[in-house]
Amino acid sequence: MTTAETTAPTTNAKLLSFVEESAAMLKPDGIYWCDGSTEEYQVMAKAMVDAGTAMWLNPDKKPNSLFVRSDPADVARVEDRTYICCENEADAGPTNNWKAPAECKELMKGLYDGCMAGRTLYVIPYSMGPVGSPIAKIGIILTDSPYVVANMHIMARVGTAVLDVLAGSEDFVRGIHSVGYPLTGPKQSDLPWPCDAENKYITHYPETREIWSYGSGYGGNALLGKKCHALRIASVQARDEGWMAEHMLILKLTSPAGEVKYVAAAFPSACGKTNLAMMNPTVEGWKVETIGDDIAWMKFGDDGRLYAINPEAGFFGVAPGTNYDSNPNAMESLKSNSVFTNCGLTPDGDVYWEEMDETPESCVDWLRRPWTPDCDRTASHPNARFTAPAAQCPVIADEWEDPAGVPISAILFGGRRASTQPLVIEATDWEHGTFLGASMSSEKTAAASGGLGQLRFDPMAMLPFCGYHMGDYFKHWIELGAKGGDKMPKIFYVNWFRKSPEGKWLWPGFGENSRVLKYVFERCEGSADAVESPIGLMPAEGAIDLSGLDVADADWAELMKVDKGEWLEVTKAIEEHFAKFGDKLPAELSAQLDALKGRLS
Ligand code: OXD
Ligand code: MN
Repeated sequence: MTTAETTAPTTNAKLLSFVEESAAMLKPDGIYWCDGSTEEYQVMAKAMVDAGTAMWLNPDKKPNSLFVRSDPADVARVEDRTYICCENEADAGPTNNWKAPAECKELMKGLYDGCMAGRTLYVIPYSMGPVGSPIAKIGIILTDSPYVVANMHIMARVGTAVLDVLAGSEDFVRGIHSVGYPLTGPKQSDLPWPCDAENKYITHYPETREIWSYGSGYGGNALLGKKCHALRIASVQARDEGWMAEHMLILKLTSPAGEVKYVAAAFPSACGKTNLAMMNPTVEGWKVETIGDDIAWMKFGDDGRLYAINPEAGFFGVAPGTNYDSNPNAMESLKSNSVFTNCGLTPDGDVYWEEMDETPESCVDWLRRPWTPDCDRTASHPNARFTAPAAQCPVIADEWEDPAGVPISAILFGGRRASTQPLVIEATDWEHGTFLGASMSSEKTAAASGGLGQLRFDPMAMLPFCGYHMGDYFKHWIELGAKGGDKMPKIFYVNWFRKSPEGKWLWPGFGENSRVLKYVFERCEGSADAVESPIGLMPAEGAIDLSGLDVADADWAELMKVDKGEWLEVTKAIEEHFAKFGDKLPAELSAQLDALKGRLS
């Protein structure tokens, strides 16, 4: 098999015309239809190795695994270049960049015209969710990047089987992606990581279910099934069809008595979703297994409860900080058949990143420079990633691909907050929980470019991923709560990142977070007590199992402290944040804010 032109393995007229019309604009040298086979993966790998994009890692260290370094100007999602292009600007809302669809398409057509010259156009049919499942959604990506094809093989279900399910239907998301580096004119020779750093555009057309991306080959900018489809487009579909597309991990929690509950959790990018989703609990007898680590699609089941599926098939995890202490199951998942992007390379052909278990005496850093532990820079980029098949996770739950999904008992919100926010609080009801999610804030991480460490409101961890007006999104939450009534999950807000005034971490995090999960489980089954506080229900004394944990009383008090003065300041910030949504802010949320102010004063 080569990447030369292949004939279309479909007679779907809508799909064929999408490919033909796009190809007429993109002008590739050939069109290749991806079949999703392992042989095809090898062909993509060879194309990347031949182009200098990738190299194979030492097969004794990481079998069948690729090592990739991107252009330093293309290392993260670019939120300022991401657009929601709906007909009415008001429908995109204040948190999205907006362009009129026709105008944006004109701009994109200018960039797309001939942009695949000298390259192959790969047609990737993919399914978000198990192929053929009633809850799965199909998409087609046209891309000129073998890196995207290889990553999509891991992150989604790709290939001919998807076309068989699609058959003649026109119900598919149409995605176009180009790195924006045609091999014509002065750019006759390729680069290891071609991109058009100055002209990145990640554009979405929710009304027509289209995604057009240009100029970046990295992560969520380019693997269109993930953020673009499964969150931005899917959130609009979910609104229209009465379900939820959320930036949430899904985990399965089993008690020592063998009782099972499923928990979903929304944290902003790079705040530990992958770690929580596959943690090894320290609490005796409890078990955590993984359903998903980043995205949850939740629909009402016949019994009126919310059922969640993970639409993805792999993990695109943040590498630095991942090690056998913080996340042994991620380390096991990425031992083979994985792609590593922007990590360091050790002399024996393995990967290295910051806080890995063993630090090599030297390596080559992600910018191809010699690196030693005493040099004053990191070996990996802070947003270096591993792409690993979910099926390789030692604690993947048996039901992770169940098309019916799993019933969710609790939803956790959380962010990175060095102060103010206690370890765990619980919403008094769904509306209060929606308020907690809508007023969620976190310190910015390296997953998106710019503003590291700045505090920003990131409602439901969806700020960069909601494909429509966030005021309407909050309303959708409230409406679903009214529909689900007392069958809706309980909502909690957690913070693993609180520090003392001297800057010391107050909570050990990682596996110890199982103590909070246990409490959440027990609240759901009604066996743990909580007490009222102005900001929500807090664990009663002794309700969180701290046995065997060395947390000083003073630290615990600081960790759980609710400082009314600080919270009054928070209410002012929430008021400003809510003001952005104008008359689209649901009255229920302003009422929640007023009630909070009342409880604090
Ligand atoms: C991700 C992100 O890659 O949220 O999951 O940035
Ligand atoms: Mn994410």
